[in-house]
Amino acid sequence: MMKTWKRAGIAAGLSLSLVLAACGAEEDEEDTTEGEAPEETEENGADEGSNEEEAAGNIGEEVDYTITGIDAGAGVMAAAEQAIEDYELEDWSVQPSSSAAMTSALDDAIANEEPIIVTGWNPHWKFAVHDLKYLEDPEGSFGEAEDIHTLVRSDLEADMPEAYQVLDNFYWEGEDMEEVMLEVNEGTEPEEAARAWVDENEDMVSEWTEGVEEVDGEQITFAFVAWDSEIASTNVVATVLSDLGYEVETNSMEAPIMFGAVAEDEADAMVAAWLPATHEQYYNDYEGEFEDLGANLEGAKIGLVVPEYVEADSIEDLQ
Ligand code: PBE
Repeated sequence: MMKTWKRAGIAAGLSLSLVLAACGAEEDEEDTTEGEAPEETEENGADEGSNEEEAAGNIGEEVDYTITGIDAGAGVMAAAEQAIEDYELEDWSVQPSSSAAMTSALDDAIANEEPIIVTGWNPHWKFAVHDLKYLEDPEGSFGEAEDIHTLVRSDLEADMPEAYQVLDNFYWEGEDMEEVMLEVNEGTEPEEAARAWVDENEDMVSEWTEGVEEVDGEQITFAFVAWDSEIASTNVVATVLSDLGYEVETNSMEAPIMFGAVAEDEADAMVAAWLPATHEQYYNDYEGEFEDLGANLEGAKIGLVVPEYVEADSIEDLQ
């Protein structure tokens, strides 16, 4: 009981901060637009010697010292706050929004050739669509390369050995995930994009399902967060399991609640644990209350991402 209440509290807190953040974002955007024109003129008139500092100073002013973030529960948000501390960026803040709002802010900024700094990650379709770069992170605030793990509830192997087997076998590459993400970004429904990918990649899928018997309409529930990458992976796994005869439900929620749901048997599985750093806190909070089936994808990454034309190359340039 207690735990459910606590989680409800977190959820309410998060959605409230999202509403507040959404209001703030609009104001900030207006400020930025108003402030921009005179600054560009200044930059044009600047002498060569001070160019580098000028450029960095302008980026801060032009984006109103704001990093465009995603949902407050995402690990990349905590890492961005950590970066503000590590690099002593006292004037800066991270604006929470959502995965979808962040990418649409990025699209808009690029269409207008305006500077923008977002909390980013890959695998992600945005690198295929836009010329982007990570800001270098010499302090390591965003950690090193990450793997994405599959976590299941403790009794899943005993209760649903077939699904357990598939989830244990599930492994693909960043470019596979990006194929699905790109389709979804182009407007295809996630279920349809996943179906198309599964049909086109029979060889890989048959490795996941090799020797696994079909079931008869057993219900299995996935917890996920509506991040573009996890929309792709969750729908692909759901499609494979539904082809085996499962009745699959996918429930989207905030990140800490996703970990809690699997730990407390409210969901059967999740394919969205970014480790060792991004979700370290949530993982540690519930360690021992779930089974970790290991990496389903290797070589993922999080960081601050900007369009190529932004002059800063390193988070240090924001100081
Ligand atoms: N992400 C995508 C998540 C993990 C998957 C990088 C936005 C996060 O930061 O928690």
